[in-house]
Amino acid sequence: MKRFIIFIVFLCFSLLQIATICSAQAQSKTKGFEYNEFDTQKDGPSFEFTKPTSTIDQNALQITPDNQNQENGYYNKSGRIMYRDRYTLWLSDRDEIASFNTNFVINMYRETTWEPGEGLAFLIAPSYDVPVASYGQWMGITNETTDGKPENRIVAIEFDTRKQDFDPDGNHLGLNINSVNSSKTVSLSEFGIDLSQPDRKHSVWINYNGKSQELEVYMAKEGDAKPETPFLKELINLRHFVERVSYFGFAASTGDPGIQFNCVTKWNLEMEVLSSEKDWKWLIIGLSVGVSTSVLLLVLSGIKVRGFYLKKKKNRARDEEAGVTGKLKMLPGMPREFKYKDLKRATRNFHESMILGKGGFGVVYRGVLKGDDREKASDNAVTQVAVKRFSRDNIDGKEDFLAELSIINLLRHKNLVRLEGWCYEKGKLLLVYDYMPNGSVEKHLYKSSDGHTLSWRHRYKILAGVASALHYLHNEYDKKVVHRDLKASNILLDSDYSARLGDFGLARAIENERNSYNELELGGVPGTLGYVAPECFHMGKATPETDVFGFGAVILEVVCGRSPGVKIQHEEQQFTLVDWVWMLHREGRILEAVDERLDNVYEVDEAKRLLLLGLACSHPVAGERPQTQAICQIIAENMPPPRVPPFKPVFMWPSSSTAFNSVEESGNFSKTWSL
Ligand SMILES: *[C@@H]1O[C@H](CO)[C@@H](O)[C@H](O)[C@H]1NC(C)=O
Ligand SMILES: *[C@@H]1O[C@H](CO)[C@@H](O)[C@H](O)[C@H]1NC(C)=O
Ligand SMILES: *[C@@H]1O[C@H](CO)[C@@H](O)[C@H](O)[C@H]1NC(C)=O
Ligand SMILES: *[C@@H]1O[C@H](CO)[C@@H](O)[C@H](O)[C@H]1NC(C)=O
Ligand SMILES: CC(=O)N[C@H]1CO[C@H](CO)[C@@H](O)[C@@H]1O
Repeated sequence: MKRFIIFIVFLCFSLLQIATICSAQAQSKTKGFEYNEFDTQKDGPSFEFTKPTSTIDQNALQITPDNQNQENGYYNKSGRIMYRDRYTLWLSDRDEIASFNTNFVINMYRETTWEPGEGLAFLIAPSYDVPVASYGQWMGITNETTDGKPENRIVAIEFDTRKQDFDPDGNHLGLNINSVNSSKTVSLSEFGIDLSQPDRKHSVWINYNGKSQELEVYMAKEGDAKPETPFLKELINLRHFVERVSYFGFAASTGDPGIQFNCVTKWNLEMEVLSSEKDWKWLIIGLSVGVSTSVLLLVLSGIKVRGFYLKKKKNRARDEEAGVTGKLKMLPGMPREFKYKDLKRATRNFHESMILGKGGFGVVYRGVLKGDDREKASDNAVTQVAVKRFSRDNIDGKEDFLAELSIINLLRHKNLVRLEGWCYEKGKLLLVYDYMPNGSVEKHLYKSSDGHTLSWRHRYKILAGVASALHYLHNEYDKKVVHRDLKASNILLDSDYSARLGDFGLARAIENERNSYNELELGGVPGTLGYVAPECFHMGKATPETDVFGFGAVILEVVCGRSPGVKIQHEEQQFTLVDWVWMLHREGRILEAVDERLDNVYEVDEAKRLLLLGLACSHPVAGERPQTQAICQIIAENMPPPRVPPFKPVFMWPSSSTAFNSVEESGNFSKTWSL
């Protein structure tokens, strides 16, 4: 009987939880931002700018220059400032379009002596690149060649201060679809608004209802309330005109003689997030979370009633933790949560002897989970896992953690190490991966305990696997993912010598470009340097091309059995691995680069193919490196090996006045940091 009551209580808790989770799901479906002013340092990274025309200055987005000194003044300029993250307007398998509301303040300031021109527009566009020669009447939206073409995939609301042949006047707003010739215009003078009155700011509200497909535009002088009725109202099915995933932002232009500032001083956007998960999935998540929480509640209420009387401080920390944990639980298909206590025990209190490796942002430990630590494992089973503990437990770390989690959570590939679960407790962030008992390629190349070295067959298979994983990361996932830290110690082996790419600690979707190589400098991961592309030191940014460079280093390392970070002494000269192989290639004896420990047991054609590919990937110019598609085909022998010039091309960086040939040859990496 007692059991039955417990069961009923349990059931009620579960249902309550399901209801809460489902309703939370139904409500919390918007995302967006709010800027009451703009700061170059703080907010700059969230936007894409047309350089050098568009900037943040005077706490505003300056879409065209606000400064006479800016490269020959105010005339004939066009630019765009777009929010860096794109938004999804509809899902491929659904009819529904996302609704959005946006509110911004524009300031089209001009001196009284200036003739006004040309205009500013709110833009939904597939790209942040401004078309060539889009100044003057084209408003940074189109140009003479592209205007009116459906391929533009642009919908805009223009605020036009200069009359063209097709305009009603020089003071109107308009709905622009792929063209500056508006499909609908509204003259603003009748509403008492004069856009180009010197020094007057205006608030704009744009509301789009994805269900009714109604687009409404409201305007008022800044400080005045939003009017009751819209200035412009139009039915528009955005699916017909813009990309499913689009950028939001602003475009503007000046002409000759018409000039003005085109700036935005405030901007907020609220966007509906369409749920990609079928409803039953939420039910399952709700159910599982509900069940586990109620179990927890039962245990708590039974055992630790006193535990609730905690100090306020602790409660706040817990609330914050609950916030993050809540977010994690919202992630679709999120793997299981581990208890800190269990992971601590599994790693023998994060003992040094359990360390598997150190990567960006943290240390990876081996963990041994015993029977009841894993719900599903049978009683006596022992499971090994790799536990990554983040080195930074502060706010930064939390963001890194969430970024890493949301990305790797979506990655599924046979050559990637699988994520098992996560833990966020007591301010500690932990990720749990599959344990790869056979260790890394680095270990197998250099530290094999039984004196055996990797056979040629295995080396080829490993490289093919890594290429395939890289191709997946770069192409098959809808947000491009760069690995950022490709190196032999990050390539793990499973029991049949298949490569598994691990440690996405530094993986970042390209779009949120928070990846800085300064972290390398600070965190000090010197072994990684041989794998880092020269342009990284200038851009401080990882791209698919820098990953390919890293892969080139891995190819050469695996074929030659030499670390890219170690110099090679050859006839009184010191070479980096790449330069050494390149020299042998030039002298027609590239096969001498193959690892001697193979005792000549390898395929000559395959070795040549890989070495040439390795050199091609190491090209100092990022744009000249092969892409992963070609790399996979070359490895699969569906494509001939790349042609490699006899001399390594010289690395040049356009923005750098310091002359040096390549990072490799400069010999002192710390010098290049300051460039
Ligand atoms: C602006 O462009 C127009 C035509 O494209 C040209 O005639 C004019 O000289 C340009 N003005 C300036 C200041 O560059
Ligand atoms: C219009 O823009 C496109 C893309 O930027 C460019 O290729 C084209 O040459 C431009 N047309 C003119 C007339 O400048
Ligand atoms: C502008 O578009 C209208 C139809 O929307 C068309 O009749 C007119 O010719 C166009 N004008 C120019 C200059 O392209
Ligand atoms: C490299 O450069 C740094 C900073 O300029 C300097 O402190 C260091 O001694 C240099 N190392 C070598 C090997 O030249
Ligand atoms: C590639 C490799 O080293 N494979 C080994 C992995 O570990 C298992 C068990 O220890 C061995 O049987 C494999 O040969």
